[in-house]
Amino acid sequence: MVIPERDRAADELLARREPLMDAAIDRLKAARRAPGDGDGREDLARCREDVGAHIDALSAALRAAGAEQFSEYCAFTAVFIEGLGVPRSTLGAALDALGAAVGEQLAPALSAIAQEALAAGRRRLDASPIVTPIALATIPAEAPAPLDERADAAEALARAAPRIAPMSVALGYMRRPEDALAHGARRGRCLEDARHHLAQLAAAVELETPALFGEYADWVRSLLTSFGLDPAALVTHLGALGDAIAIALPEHLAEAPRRYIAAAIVRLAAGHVDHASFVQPDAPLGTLACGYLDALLQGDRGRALRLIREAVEASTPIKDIYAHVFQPCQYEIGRLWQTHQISIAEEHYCTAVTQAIVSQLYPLVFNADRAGRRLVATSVDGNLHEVGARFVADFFEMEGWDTFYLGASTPAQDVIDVVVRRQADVLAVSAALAEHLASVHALITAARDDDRCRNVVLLVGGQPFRVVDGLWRQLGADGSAPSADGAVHVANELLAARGA
Ligand code: B12
Repeated sequence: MVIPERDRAADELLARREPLMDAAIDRLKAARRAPGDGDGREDLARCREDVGAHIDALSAALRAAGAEQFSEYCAFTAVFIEGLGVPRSTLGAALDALGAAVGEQLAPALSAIAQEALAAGRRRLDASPIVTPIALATIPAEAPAPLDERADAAEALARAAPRIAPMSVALGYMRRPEDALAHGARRGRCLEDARHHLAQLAAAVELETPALFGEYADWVRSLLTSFGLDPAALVTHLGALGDAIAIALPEHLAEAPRRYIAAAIVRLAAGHVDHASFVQPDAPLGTLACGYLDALLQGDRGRALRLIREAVEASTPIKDIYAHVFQPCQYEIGRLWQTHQISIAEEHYCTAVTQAIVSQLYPLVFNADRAGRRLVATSVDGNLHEVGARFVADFFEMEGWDTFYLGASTPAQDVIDVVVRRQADVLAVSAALAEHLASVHALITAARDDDRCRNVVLLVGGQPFRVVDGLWRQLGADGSAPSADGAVHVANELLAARGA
């Protein structure tokens, strides 16, 4: 078998990695472009590592798209180091030194191949603008204003996010240059993802709950896997995020977020857990749930409605239909979306059908003897998921409470106004993502600060509270429950304990 010349050059570069690094560093030192020995020993070691990274990238590029890929690598590296205040001419000098070392150590034919890619990278550094419009978006924003001494890690992360996110993307691409090329126009998405990771991380740090970020990392991995992407890329990008945080924040503020990231990476290394379907035939009402889900997925809302009507006519308790049919089917719809088996449009369809069918049951929901209690249920500001809060309200309604269900994303002050006007005994606040927790905290704090709400029982619930034990306490709530049924129990217990 004949090994293509480019692959041979790539092999040779890796085989001679150490001597090439030494020779390049000697040249940089002679040209006074490397940190000196003595005090600069650590810097020198880092500079040597950088040259090693250039060699790896050059070798990977020769195996893949060649000069074009290497020039992309150079563009990203330049963007990254310029974000740190290091001029791109420093990279140019390193490439020159590497080129000279390659000329000395590789056979002429192989050296010529490597030199061609190095020259393309060098030319890219002289180009203006250096990067394509999408990559331009990764140029770090201006450094944020200096932090107050009392600022905590979560605030620092949120403030520095516009700078950390692009740095982490550039660094991630430097470490996986093959992704930078393969992603093409999707690079903008990668930047969005980095912003999302940071928002989740800030929420977890704020609540001192590493598990929140770990759960999120698991979720991202499963999403990436379902798109056929390499989960190892997530580990690289999270590592890059940690390193960018170390660069952008003072050590005492970087410590906690970096620790959370490290824990999430360990968790990812423990392997991928495939979540089984939320709808199982042997679960309570399992046959009905399977049929109902099938009708939704087939786009047959007539059949879905018929199945529920028949169940009601057969005296199936409404609460059981909510708990064992609608809720698991909604969770399963979420799992199917997450694993790329159904589209956003299909999820919207299924949710809309279930919402419509739930409304058909309302003559039975609004049927209980009045209990003389009042509930306000809301999805917190920013939360577009309304079904959870709606189910909670419906369960209280079925217990005879007067309920005021406010739907999706309601601003804190408006919620408080309703609580006061309706003289609510209980406020039920629903969140679906870790990102909503800051709004939950703000709403709870505003209610606590408002004397008119002093007797109101404050309950929180939804997905993050289902996965992290005791999270409700950290947010200052009075209680939580994993389900609508549980919410009614907790509310009654808390009111009884108050003698109300
Ligand atoms: C439908 C849906 C949407 C719809 C919502 C439409 C609507 N009209 O409500 C739309 C399209 C808007 C949506 C958007 C998004 N979604 Co969505 N969505 C879902 C889905 C499939 C179903 C939600 C639902 O109806 N659940 C059924 C109800 C009954 O369950 P529940 O909310 O858990 O409520 C029960 C309990 O938690 C509890 N409870 C709830 N609230 C309260 C309150 C109190 C006080 C108490 C005591 C108890 C309690 O009782 C309820 C009844 O038993 C879920 C999947 C899932 N696992 O929930 C994903 C899901 C929540 N969404 C998800 C995501 C990622 C998103 C988006 C970020 C997607 C995106 N990239 O845009 C956005 C975020 C939007 C936002 N800003 O909020 C992820 C969250 C993953 C994570 N771990 O962070 C999920 C889990 C899907 C998944 N498997 O990946 N989504």
